[in-house]
Amino acid sequence: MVTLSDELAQAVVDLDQDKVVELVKKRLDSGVPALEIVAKLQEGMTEVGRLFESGEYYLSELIMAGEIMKEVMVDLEPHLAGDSGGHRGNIVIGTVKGDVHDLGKNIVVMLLKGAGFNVIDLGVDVPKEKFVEAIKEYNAPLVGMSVLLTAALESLKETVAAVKAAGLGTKVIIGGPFMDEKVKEYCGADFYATNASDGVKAAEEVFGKN
Ligand code: B12
Repeated sequence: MVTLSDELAQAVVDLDQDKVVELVKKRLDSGVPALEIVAKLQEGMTEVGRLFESGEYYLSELIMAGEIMKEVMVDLEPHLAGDSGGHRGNIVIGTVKGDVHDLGKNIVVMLLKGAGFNVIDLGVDVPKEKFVEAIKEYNAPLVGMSVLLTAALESLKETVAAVKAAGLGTKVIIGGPFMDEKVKEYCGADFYATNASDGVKAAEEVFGKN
């Protein structure tokens, strides 16, 4: 197991829930920006994933890491979400069919809300038809799709295609740890993001700054 340079990221890898909670509270109290804390949590989660992949951690450890994230998100949420009224327009978001990871998506939702957008969160394992329906219902100029499993790449591609085929002019941002320019091109999306703040940047490009 590697030792991470950051104490918080390391506590995530060690699955030391009490320490993670304590360090997050301490950092928030001392004025560390919430997104900086999220980046350290993400670093720890990436290492947990790597350990799972190499067989050192099992599914139970993956689940435990997810639970720890959920617990600390309660403390982080008020700092990410701000007090927005959702006045800047509608954004539909969801994790595509076949994939149930949602911790990262939920952070994006909080951040978009904090930036003043009205976010319609469809949840996880969302069929392409549901994305299209929601975009129509809310007349959303932007849709965000989250994917963590490479096995769900085809599902992502099909979902982007369904949105584009609806001919509503909706821009699509795809997000997740393995997103890059190539995946974006392959899926026919307009933007990609490997972190939540790039999602907000894309939204500002679509809706204009304020
Ligand atoms: C926690 C976790 C789980 C939890 C999920 C809990 C939950 N409620 O989400 C549980 C235990 C349920 C789980 C299940 C599985 N998992 Co899992 N999981 C992880 C782990 C360790 C962390 C993910 C996480 O929460 N990260 C922290 C958040 C903050 O980061 P993030 O998700 O990347 O999100 C950020 C960005 O990506 C971006 N972002 C994400 N979405 C979006 C969307 C938009 C619009 C935008 C703008 C940005 C954006 O912004 C976020 C914030 O900065 C990852 C490891 C990893 N490297 O990611 C594996 C990982 C994703 N899982 C993996 C696997 C294999 C599985 C399982 C198949 C295991 C199994 N055998 O059952 C199942 C799949 C179930 C399914 N059908 O989806 C693999 C996927 C491998 C691959 N290449 O496909 C990974 C990479 C682990 C590994 N290295 O092997 N998992």
